[in-house]
Amino acid sequence: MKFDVLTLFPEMFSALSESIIGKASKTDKININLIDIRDFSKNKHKKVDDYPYGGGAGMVIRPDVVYDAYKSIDSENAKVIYLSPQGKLLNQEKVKELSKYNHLILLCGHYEGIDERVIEEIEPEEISIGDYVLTGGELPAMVLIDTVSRYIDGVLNEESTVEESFSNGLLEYPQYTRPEIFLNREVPEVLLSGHHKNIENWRKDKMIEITKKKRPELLDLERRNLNDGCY
Ligand code: 4GX
Repeated sequence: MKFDVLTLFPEMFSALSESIIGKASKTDKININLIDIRDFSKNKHKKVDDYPYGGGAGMVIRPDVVYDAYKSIDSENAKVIYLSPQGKLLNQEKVKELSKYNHLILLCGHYEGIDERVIEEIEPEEISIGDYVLTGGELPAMVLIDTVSRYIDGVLNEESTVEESFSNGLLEYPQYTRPEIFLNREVPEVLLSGHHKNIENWRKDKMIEITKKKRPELLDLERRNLNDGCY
């Protein structure tokens, strides 16, 4: 999977050099290419933003610099995404869908956003990572890269492939490791039993119990999906 990221703050993406995503980059399972929008400014001070027509607070990113930055990418067969609070909410189903592309182009806005005319020209799909306001699209782009990369072959080790929370619409069962007793709390006995069928059943029960307790609305969603939207 190739990710081209159009951003004014490429240094923020150094977070993706760590851990599993860092390893996936080093081993070429994924390729994250950062394009600094500022490099396409024709202004002698490398200015990329200006005051909004009609007045109001903040600055707007100029359409011409974004367009030139976008045109520098070979976008054939690529899916273009604009991270914006106005987009459809990202969920695991959308993540899976995006992981089927070979090439994603991620456009990160900042300040009050990007001039509407270049958005109309590029026609990206708008995606939001949640109903709250961030200072820019960089963290959302990183969330998207992280979540999508988990579905790319070889990124996760085979034990922890993507058969977990949300894949079945349920939350995960609790995990335990050594020590066997911590602050007087014991590891559930069944997990020490070596009885694989009992362990599997215990974990399934826990998934339903925990989902009921912490996110009951997920059970309703699951019921709707199973019944094709009919009750
Ligand atoms: N999920 N933000 C983008 C700049 C902006 C403003 C208007 C487009 C239109 C966000 C989110 C988010 C803050 C990133 C505003 N871009 N993006 N930025 N939540 O809050 O994706």
